[in-house]
Amino acid sequence: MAPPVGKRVKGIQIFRPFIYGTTARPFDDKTNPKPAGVPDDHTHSWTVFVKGIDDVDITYWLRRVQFKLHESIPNHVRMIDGEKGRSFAISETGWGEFEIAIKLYYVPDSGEKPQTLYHHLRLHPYGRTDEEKETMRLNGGEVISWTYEEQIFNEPYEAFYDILTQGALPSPSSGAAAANNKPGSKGGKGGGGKSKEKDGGKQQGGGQQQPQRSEGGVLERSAMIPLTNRPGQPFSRETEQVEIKKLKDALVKVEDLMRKTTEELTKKEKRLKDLRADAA
Ligand code: SLL
Repeated sequence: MAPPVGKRVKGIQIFRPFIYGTTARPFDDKTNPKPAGVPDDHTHSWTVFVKGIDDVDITYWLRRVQFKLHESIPNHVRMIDGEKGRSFAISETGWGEFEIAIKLYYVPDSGEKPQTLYHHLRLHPYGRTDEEKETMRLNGGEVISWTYEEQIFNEPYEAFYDILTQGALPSPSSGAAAANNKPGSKGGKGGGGKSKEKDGGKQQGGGQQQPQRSEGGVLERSAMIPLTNRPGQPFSRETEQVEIKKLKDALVKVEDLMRKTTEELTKKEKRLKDLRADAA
């Protein structure tokens, strides 16, 4: 593919959050009956997907996704083309876990080469710790293995920059300008303007879009993530704070352990010295 013509927007880095992963559910007569024609040895139904945070559309930067499943599965390489309103997802049934290669193809204007992610299809929940057991209970039989990721576009081509930022124009109340770009980026073409941009004056390709919020409050074509969790939407600032707290608590424990170990070491060194002195 020919690289896009035009200049890159210097000093700008744009990121877009997304989620990929699998959701699996064991067959059982009541809540997940096995459909007719599914082989006897299949124990689970599962789905692998790539999607926007809060289910916002991501097809303006992600053009298609190739899922490479285990070779035991008929037609194991599947390509899903992006279409607004349709998710990048494959649903299957099976009996075993394996690694899925997820190849992301970007829109032509991006000039980006495809990139591959790897995800382990999980059918069996861990349930090792109390926390994991609680997660299992909350998920009500579903085995959820999802990853939050951020796609970074470094110095995007100008046309692509416009595509990325269209529709996520800052409105006085939204704060989208701040959320849109990484710190240090300048509010240049397409991103920083206000009323002028609304006229579509600088935008390419017409079709000016109004900013739209997803159900969870995230602005389309932005880098926002929700403030709080909702069912089925675990990635939020709230989750981030919980994770940060866990890390801080763990750090305190490690430091405590280090202090104790150092004390013991000092004691032992002293004892060794005393013994040596006695022996001499
Ligand atoms: C394992 N290394 O041994 C893995 C392989 C393969 C899973 C797991 C087949 C589904 C189908 C299926 O579930 N394969 O026949 O359509 O655990």
